[in-house]
Amino acid sequence: MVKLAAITALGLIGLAGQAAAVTVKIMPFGASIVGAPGCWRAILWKKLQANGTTNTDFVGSNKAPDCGFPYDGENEGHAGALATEIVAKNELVGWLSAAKPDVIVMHLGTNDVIQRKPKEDVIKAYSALVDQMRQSKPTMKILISQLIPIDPSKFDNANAGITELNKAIVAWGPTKSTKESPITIVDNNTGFNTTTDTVDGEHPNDKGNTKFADKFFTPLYSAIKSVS
Ligand SMILES: *[C@@H]1O[C@H](CO)[C@@H](O)[C@H](O)[C@H]1NC(C)=O
Ligand SMILES: *[C@@H]1O[C@H](CO)[C@@H](O)[C@H](O)[C@H]1NC(C)=O
Ligand SMILES: CC(=O)N[C@H]1CO[C@H](CO)[C@@H](O)[C@@H]1O
Repeated sequence: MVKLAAITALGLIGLAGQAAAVTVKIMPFGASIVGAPGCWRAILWKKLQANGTTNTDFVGSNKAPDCGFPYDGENEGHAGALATEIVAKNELVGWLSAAKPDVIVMHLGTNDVIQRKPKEDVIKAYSALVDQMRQSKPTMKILISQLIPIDPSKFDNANAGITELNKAIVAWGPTKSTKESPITIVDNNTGFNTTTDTVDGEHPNDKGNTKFADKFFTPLYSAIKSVS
């Protein structure tokens, strides 16, 4: 088996003129915007294929929801999840040890904001989650999305809390980032319109999903290259 794999790898080197890349495990992590159905992940996967970046394995305990075409869609996007609760229940540790990701793609905290958790508590939870990611893999590459906006009329003006938390995330990210395990903050807020880009004032529609995938693509591409 090992010999055959080596021959196959050599064959690929000959064909492509470069070494076959290692498979990079990517864990999408968050709440319903990530997992139910979170079809921005399907679009992102398709963009990676079109780019020739195929050495990926999306991982997590949730199976791929239907997004109209086959894609690699395992994820840890849990509907209704709060960052503060995931930490309180110590849920991430088990998900990490089962899936062993190399890269985390996270959008988490909308439900904390809707339930008016103080932003300081959410940032504290973010730090705890990052510590757990690094216990799982010291060189974990971490992409964290600023939260997409929510329609103020549908969420009792909780949108102001999203803006406040996004500011706190942007300030916190560089303080927690390390050379070995960089945190990249991805801006998924600017240019996102809750009227035209969501189905219900919160969850992205096709247009919103495309914007989401576009914002994540280049940072994810760089993270994959830095692992492989
Ligand atoms: C893949 O995407 C990266 C990042 O945007 C880009 O630099 C590269 O040229 C793309 N490669 C192909 C084959 O499209
Ligand atoms: C969002 O789109 C609606 C409908 O096109 C528009 O009326 C509104 O001004 C936009 N909001 C923002 C913040 O751009
Ligand atoms: C509303 C909001 O949070 N906007 C932010 C979007 O991202 C840019 C770049 O990180 C920030 O400068 C904005 O404040």
